[in-house]
Amino acid sequence: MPADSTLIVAGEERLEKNQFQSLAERSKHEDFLRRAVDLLVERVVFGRSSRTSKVVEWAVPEEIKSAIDLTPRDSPLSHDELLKVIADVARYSVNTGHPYFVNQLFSSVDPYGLIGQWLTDALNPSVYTYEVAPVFTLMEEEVLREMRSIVGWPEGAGDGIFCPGGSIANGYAISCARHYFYPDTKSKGVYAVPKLVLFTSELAHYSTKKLATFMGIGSDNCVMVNCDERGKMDIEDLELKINEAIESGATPFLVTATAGTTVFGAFDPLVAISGLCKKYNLWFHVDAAWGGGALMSRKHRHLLAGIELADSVTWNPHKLLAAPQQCSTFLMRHKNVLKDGHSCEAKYLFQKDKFYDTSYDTGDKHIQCGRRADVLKFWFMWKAKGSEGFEMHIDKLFDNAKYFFDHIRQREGFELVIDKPECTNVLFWYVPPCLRGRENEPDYKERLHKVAPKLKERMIKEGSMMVTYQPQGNLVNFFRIVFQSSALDHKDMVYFANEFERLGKDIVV
Ligand code: ABU
Repeated sequence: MPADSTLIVAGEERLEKNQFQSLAERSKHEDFLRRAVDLLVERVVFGRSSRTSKVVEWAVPEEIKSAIDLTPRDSPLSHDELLKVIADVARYSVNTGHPYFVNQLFSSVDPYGLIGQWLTDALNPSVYTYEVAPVFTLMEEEVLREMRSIVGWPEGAGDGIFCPGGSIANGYAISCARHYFYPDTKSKGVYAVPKLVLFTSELAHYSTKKLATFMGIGSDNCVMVNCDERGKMDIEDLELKINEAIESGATPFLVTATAGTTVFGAFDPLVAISGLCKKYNLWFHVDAAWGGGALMSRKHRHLLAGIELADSVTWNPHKLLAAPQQCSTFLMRHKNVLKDGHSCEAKYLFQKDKFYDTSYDTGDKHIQCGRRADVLKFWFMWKAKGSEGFEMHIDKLFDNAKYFFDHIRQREGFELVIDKPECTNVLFWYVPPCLRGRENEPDYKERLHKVAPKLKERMIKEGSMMVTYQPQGNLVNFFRIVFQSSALDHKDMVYFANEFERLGKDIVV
């Protein structure tokens, strides 16, 4: 392969001069691309998503280092060697498209989403100006408008952006809320504001605390509100803590509620929280990164009742709606806060004297400059399935989760963490025979705590499924299984339970 392996090797003029060389280059690259795409389709997309393949080919770092030459080298590899590299990278990567990868809040591979992702990469846009990304600029605005309408805000209201992940979207909520109440912070920084305090629940995603730290508000000023036994924010504790903050001389400005908490899948009481936000004049943000997809279902959208009262919302289509990573949105009911709060008006990029309507140069409302077009894969999926397809997908996920919950509720060896899950998270302990009937013994919890890591090790080494576990508060390690692949069915639910039994029944702790 030549040193210059750029795909488009020549324009028309050079083509005349170097016609034969250029055509040969093109045919070599075309051949490589076709072989690579075939490999991806056969071996990565379909080969790895069958139930009989492994979810993960576990290898210690030394094994991976010896299987794949990770060091960049001076001399180029041949196309055959590169194809082998592709196969090796795939082999040792976790097979997140596998039906039994239920470890995180994303999974599965959607064919339309995948093609949308590949089209994005083939076009390689950066969405900051209309002139560089005309279709994506319009597509983003249209998809975000439709999402705002699904949230329930009035037509024509609001704004929104695609973000690199839900954490950043939650950070935008902090930034917009602060700018809304204290626009001077844009130029004067944190010195222009009183000591600000924000509130979120103890079971909310850690990003709110992390981004409060990043933005100079300080992690101590991100106050954690207690949750009830189902994992929902305790509204009385929220009001108590707002008043404590005011009495201490601080200024509350934001509440981040959660619609679908990361571990429990709980939906905070949005209407009641909105009431307190109105009473104390606080920005009301809803982190619906996980649960937002339920808005697409007439059967399940009641879980988010009150979301239309929010000032802003985080909603990640790469989670419940199974768009490819990454696809995160920050939506808001206010029109100009994003731009007013973040614009920098760089003249080299956002020239005001362009020949077209520069209000379409939407990039300056982001904190990023260069930005992937994460909209395309989601838009393409939406075109392929319609809103009806998304609704069927969501309904199936909830049906599977309920089936799994009901199945393990009556099965020996499984103990549920919460009685009535709200989202598609099901939380449970697997209790091996050595611990059954010993619930009242003083060291029961300590011993139960050791089961999940042992069982997880077995499942990863066998590669038969991937389910995460964690402790939470005073709860010892428990499993969280999450469903967001509608390729799963009730038989798969029984498979998971059987697999826990098979892998765990002889664990001794
Ligand atoms: N955005 C965080 C999701 C992490 C998880 O999969 O649990």
